[in-house]
Amino acid sequence: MKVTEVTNTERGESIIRRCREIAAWTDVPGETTRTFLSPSMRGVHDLLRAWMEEAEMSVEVDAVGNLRGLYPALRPDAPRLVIGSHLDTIPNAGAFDGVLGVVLGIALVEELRGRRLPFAIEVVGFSEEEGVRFSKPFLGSMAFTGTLDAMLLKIKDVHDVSLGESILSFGLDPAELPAAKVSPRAFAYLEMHIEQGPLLESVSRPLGVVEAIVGQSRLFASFTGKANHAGTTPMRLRHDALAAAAEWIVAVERIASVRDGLVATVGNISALPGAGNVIAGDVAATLDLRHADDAVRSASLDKILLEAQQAADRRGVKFAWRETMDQDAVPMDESLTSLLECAMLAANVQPVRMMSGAGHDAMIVAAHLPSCMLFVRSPGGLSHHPAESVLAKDVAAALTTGMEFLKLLEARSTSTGHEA
Ligand code: HGY
Ligand code: MN
Ligand code: MN
Repeated sequence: MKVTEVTNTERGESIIRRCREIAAWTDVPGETTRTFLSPSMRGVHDLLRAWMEEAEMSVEVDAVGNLRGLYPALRPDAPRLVIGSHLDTIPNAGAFDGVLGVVLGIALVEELRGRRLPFAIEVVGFSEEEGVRFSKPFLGSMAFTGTLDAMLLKIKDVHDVSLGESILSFGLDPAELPAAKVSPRAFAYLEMHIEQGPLLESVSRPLGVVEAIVGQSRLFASFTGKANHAGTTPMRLRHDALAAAAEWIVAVERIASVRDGLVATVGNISALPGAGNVIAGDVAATLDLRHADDAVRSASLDKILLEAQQAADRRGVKFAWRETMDQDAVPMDESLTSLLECAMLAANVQPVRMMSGAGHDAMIVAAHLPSCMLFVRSPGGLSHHPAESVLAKDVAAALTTGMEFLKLLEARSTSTGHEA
């Protein structure tokens, strides 16, 4: 095997080791669960800060808990490339969703070995992308783009702690949120992320470039019927909230299954009072609906809501819902995406263009900065699962592609003499 290949794969393995070291920081022993500004996030910040400072980066934590490492350019007022992803996880997560993009950003800076570029590099570890703690995703990237509405500081988690209080108890100051906004000298955003799906494996490719991130609708649904005795209440007299929800969930699956590219998921359901011998009176459920075409997503949502209402009406049950996200599909910047493809070719990787079914911080950042995404193959297409993995050779390919991307940006800034 060529020396560079061994070195590259070893480099890939060292990046994987770092991701697994970060995965050990968890709120729940025995699994990887790290929610917004939880105590385990401090350990992650300390690890990343050490690696960043060793790579000659200055490090700070902003008012929403984003970790921000800055590698200076040749000139103090130089433009700035932002490389980022998220540090929070879903419950019982794998080791690579989000974290890989931050560790790869630091690895790129390490590869420069102190050489300064015509642009600075800011590596950002966003504090909240999954939306687990406050049922509100993208809090980190929203603060980073200056779009975190102060009203959101009042939203509460399941322990009745507000977002503002959680920031204060982490030792940060919500009043400083405006200072979290990205520098006006930022000119581009790169997010490297695991694909979290089966496509790259199905075409035997290590990397892909994202053309667009699909749109998402997320909501809470509630079915309110009448709790009653399971043994004495005849079927015709019931107002069974769980039966209404069950019929609706099957309808959700049916509607999504017949439309290309549409995915719909009821990922969480709770039924009260929750005893086996009591007809459920109150059910709360979540809906996650996604499609690349916003009109299709909107029409499908209308159908799904109508099904819920009809399932409820048939049982004398009340149906209500509360939207928590209505995010349009977000195209990536075409010129950066083409540059990323050239970088892949320079790294001897055949580019694959694809959609992202998963949401990413890039969908928030892209409204403020030209953005691009590089996907790394997910073996088994598995993610949002503890067995989520990556291959060392694919991580090495992403690092090499990232280095080629920096070279192309450097050449572009030198030839045009202005922002990279
Ligand atoms: O849910 C998503 O699409 C992302 O993984 N947070
Ligand atoms: Mn995720
Ligand atoms: Mn992610």
